[in-house]
Amino acid sequence: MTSQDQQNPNPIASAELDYFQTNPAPKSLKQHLTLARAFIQQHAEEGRKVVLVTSGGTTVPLENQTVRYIDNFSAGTRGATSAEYFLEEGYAVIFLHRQFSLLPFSRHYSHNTRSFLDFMREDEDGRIVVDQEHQSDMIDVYRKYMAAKKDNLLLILSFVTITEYLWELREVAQLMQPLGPRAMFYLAAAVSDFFVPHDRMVEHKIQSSEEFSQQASTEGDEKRPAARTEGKSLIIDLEPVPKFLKALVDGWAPDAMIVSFKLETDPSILVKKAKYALDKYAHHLVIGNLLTTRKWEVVFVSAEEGTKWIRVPRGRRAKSLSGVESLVGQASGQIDEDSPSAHKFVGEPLVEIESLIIPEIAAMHERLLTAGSK
Ligand code: 9Z3
Repeated sequence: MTSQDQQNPNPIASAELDYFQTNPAPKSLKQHLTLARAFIQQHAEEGRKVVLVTSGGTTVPLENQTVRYIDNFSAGTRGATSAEYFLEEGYAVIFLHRQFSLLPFSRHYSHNTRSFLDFMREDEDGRIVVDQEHQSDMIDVYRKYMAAKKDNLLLILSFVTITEYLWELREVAQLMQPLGPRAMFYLAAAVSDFFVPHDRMVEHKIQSSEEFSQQASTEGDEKRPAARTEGKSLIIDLEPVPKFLKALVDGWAPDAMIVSFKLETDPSILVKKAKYALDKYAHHLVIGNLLTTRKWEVVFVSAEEGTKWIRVPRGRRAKSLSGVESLVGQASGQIDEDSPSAHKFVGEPLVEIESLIIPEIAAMHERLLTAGSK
């Protein structure tokens, strides 16, 4: 328990305390924190801004020796793409991602229907080389990747479960405190709202056959395994994940700029929910997005600027190989309308929307830093 845990009498703090006392830390946490500490110290000394980008989905394991778990759709495209644009803006990036989800740079050649081997060919001397067609795209990605590596600008950490995610977020956030307002949190991971608490998780694989299934306890509901078979049905009681987004502002990273994402599927509630999240969590910026249109448009909701839509320009792609393409179409990235777009979006967008999102956020961060130093 940290001294900060002991001091906080408010309900959020006690939910936090309870959560971290009853849901054990991931085994890799210590090693991740050693890496993060050195990374943060280097960039603090070099006067660089540091952003923690979270990315990908969090799992909810049903068994301690996990065979089954609940997951969500996120591939980590938003986070991995954003990390590249933060590097372009001069940030050092801690990329806290779901294991095996998309990574900055390699994302251009992974998780695709085409294998990275399709970008290669064998030359006359029997050596593997990049196919002529892909040379210029790949050299561009390769140079950026190597530049980030050379200056140690990208630290990659991973999580799998919701509990691992929350432990990593809390501990890395606390390590980032010395950066003060030069730290940023960009919370793009798709975080589960519900979970199975450690003390209600069964040890072994849930049995489908009644003969082998664990007996439901005769004690109160709260003592029963959260996931169990009853008759032929699998019953899963999930509990709410305590709301940590406020704790991030109040306790873990009080001076940092915080950008969180709000995901909805119903266009009619998106802006309302994003505004609600802004009021409730007091983040600097909440970015609303809809599942189906998230690559084409997002809405910024902030105390500073109210509501503002960011949209990719409409037009057609010049080519579509690795995600790095030249453009044909109009150049403007923003339209000032106040509701989700009614357009039908097909195929892939003309530009990566993160190329519009990140410079806006970096500018907002600069304004906050300037205002804070007055
Ligand atoms: C997002 O809304 C991200 O933009 C997406 C990106 C997960 C939609 P992909 O990984 O998708 O590119 O496929 N992330 C935040 C979702 C979330 O869990 N938000 C919480 C909430 O809505 C607040 S942190 O309650």
